[in-house]
Amino acid sequence: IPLKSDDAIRSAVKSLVEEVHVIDVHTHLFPPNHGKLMLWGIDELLTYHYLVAEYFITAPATITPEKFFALEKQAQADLVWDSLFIQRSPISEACRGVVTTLSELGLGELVERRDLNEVRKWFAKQTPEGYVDKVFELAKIKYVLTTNIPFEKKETVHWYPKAKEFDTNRFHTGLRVDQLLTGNWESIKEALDEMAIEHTIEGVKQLLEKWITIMKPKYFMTAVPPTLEFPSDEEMSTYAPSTINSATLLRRVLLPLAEQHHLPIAFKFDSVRPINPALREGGDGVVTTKVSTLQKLCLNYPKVKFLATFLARVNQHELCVLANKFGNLHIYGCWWYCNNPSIVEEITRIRVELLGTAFTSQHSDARVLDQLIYKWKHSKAVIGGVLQDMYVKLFHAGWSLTREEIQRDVERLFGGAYEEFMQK
Ligand code: RAT
Ligand code: ZN
Repeated sequence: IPLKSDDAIRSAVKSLVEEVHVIDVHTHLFPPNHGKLMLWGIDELLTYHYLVAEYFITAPATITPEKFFALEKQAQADLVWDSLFIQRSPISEACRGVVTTLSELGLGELVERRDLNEVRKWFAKQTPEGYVDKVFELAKIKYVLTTNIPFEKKETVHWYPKAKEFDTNRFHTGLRVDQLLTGNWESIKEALDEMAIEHTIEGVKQLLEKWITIMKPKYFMTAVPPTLEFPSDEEMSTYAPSTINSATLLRRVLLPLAEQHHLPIAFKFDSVRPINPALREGGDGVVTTKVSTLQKLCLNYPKVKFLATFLARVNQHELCVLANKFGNLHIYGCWWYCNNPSIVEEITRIRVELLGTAFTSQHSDARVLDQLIYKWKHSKAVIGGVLQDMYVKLFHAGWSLTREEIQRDVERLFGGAYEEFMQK
């Protein structure tokens, strides 16, 4: 039955978006059996690097980053709580996220009393396994993609020589290979030595093939350093094995492997790391890079599928135009400094206007399990609002709409379009 009025359409879109179970195409989460790598709970929430960076804008000069990071996690969390939640109102997106998360967990009364210690006591009663169930249910998650780095010893011990069971229903792996594009030859060498593989381009390929077999990733993922230039054929023909650099690792290792193993490459453009190293994970910045790097890749590698997200606001329009031209390109999410309501709204509008439903509207980038709750709640509120406007306009243009048709589209935008792209 077609929906008969603006109000009926708005309320259908609102509830369908709220209820949809999402595929979260990029997170930094780990399942419980990966031990300390699984981050969850109030102290991890409060020491999220977005909040730590915000804390340092307000911190007294006596608390340097060195001093801060030398403290126990709980003491770090106390400082952030006091500065950003007690001495001022937590109105930034990252702060409000903590509030939303606690409220959704049913801890509103403790938040009302600003009782951090009671909040801690509540978390102390949870188990990692039970808490994963709870969060996935509350946040309405089908499954998440994880970030798995074959060059990080603290991660690889869970996979090699003996792999732990991975909860593949809820956690899908992504092989993260930034070290190739940053030309971090030191850590590549260590990983090669660990598996007794020779230090050559062929060796790096072999190494990654081993990790593909071990981790069974759904895609490769890497941030693209702003300095990376797409190498010309001429540069490639004069390449000498003694000068292994990021451009050759891209052309000789990553792109061929992606094609051979039918693994898409998920790129992240426009981050610059770090602009303030003392802040550690929170020290990276944003820079505007050339969208044409991605255009050249899409054009020259038609058999490779690319997922892409850009950090610079000004690149979003050009990216949409690109995605409108290449079937081997799929846009995902509003990344990091773009994951703020004002920018999510603007980006989503332009994406729908240019691409319809052929993109993935959001990913959480959660590092702490609990963040799935607020990141999805906040994003859904904004994206849902944009979609309401779009459907009402379509209705006014003379198109009748049923709830089922809208549901089909909403499912695409929150994971279905990603799966369709992956199956292409
Ligand atoms: O948003 C973040 O947490 C960043 O620190 C980055 O991890 C970014 O998302 C990335 O995956 O490179
Ligand atoms: Zn990330």
